[in-house]
Amino acid sequence: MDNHDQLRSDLLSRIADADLGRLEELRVEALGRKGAISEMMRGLGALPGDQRKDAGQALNALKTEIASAIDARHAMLSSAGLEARLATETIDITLPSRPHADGRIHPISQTIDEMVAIFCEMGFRVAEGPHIEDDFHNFTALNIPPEHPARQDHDTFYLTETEDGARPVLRTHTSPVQVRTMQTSEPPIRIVVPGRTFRADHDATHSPMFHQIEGLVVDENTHMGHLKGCLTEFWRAFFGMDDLPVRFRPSFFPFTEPSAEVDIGCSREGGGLKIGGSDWLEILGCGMIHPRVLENCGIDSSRYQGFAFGLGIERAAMLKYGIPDLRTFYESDLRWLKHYGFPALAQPTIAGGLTP
Ligand code: 2U9
Repeated sequence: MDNHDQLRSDLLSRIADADLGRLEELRVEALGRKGAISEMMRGLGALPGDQRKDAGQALNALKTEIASAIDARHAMLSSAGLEARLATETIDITLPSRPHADGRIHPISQTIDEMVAIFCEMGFRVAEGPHIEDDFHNFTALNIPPEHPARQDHDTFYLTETEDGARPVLRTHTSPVQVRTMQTSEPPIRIVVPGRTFRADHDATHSPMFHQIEGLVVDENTHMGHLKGCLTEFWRAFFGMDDLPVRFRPSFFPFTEPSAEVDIGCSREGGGLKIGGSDWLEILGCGMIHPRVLENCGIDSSRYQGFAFGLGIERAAMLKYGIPDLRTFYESDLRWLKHYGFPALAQPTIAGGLTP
């Protein structure tokens, strides 16, 4: 056996026995600048010209073979290490939490979960989308063209202009998600879109970031009766009152025609506010999707109609759970969360009556 073969078999057998630490030492020892193979490379200059080329090729092949053997052993040891770790780190997720779960679900998350549970039971699915939007999806597609007064109403947060002159915005409602859904899918469409929205408005009853849930139905033969039935049932399920009065008043939004605002029955006796009663409380906006909005989103308005609605999550949560101050939602006060939050493991379902 010559030097070359001797070195090869020696390295391969040491690689086969090496652990991860030893493997790195071997890599340096064999392939490093001062390693055995580099050393032999340097010796090539002393060989006669006709032998130098063959010996050089053989050394290069050896170098490649040793590098591959080290890589293969490294991969094998890493995956074996991972397997061993996974085997010792398994957890039984069916075990009860011990001694009890301390964390609380934030009332915003709870309210979204409850609303989604009701709408999903009706056949809606949940859609989501980006917080940073372009002008088309946030405004133009929704029949709010440049210079439309509704743009001022939205108190938009504009971001820095991009190179092509576009001005991205923080979405002022979740409606761009409905636009994107219509652009990319075929009716029938039944979606609800919960999520964060942003408006430059900050006082006792407005926060620059707040949550909305909006809904959209597009199908053949969808009419105002479907809208009324869907939203009446929704509020009755949400507040757990089968006889909750719900009324629809004509209104105006650029994206719906006709449009309506929805009031639910309430009582203001004794200075407080109680859900249910003969007084009225405005709670939601809705309407039949404007044909121009359908067309802007690539939907044939001569074949399809639909309805849409939008409501503020914080407001609904305050009413249902008696939370008096909007600002407390975002203060991350653990005492507040302990009081108004929900048990981490309670799943909101309609069968469970939603409230744990
Ligand atoms: C598309 C078409 C129509 C969504 C709608 C409202 C009416 C509405 C407000 C309620 C309280 C927002 O949080 S709030 O300030 N929303 O009154 N939203 S109809 O209409 C759409 C949406 C998307 C493509």
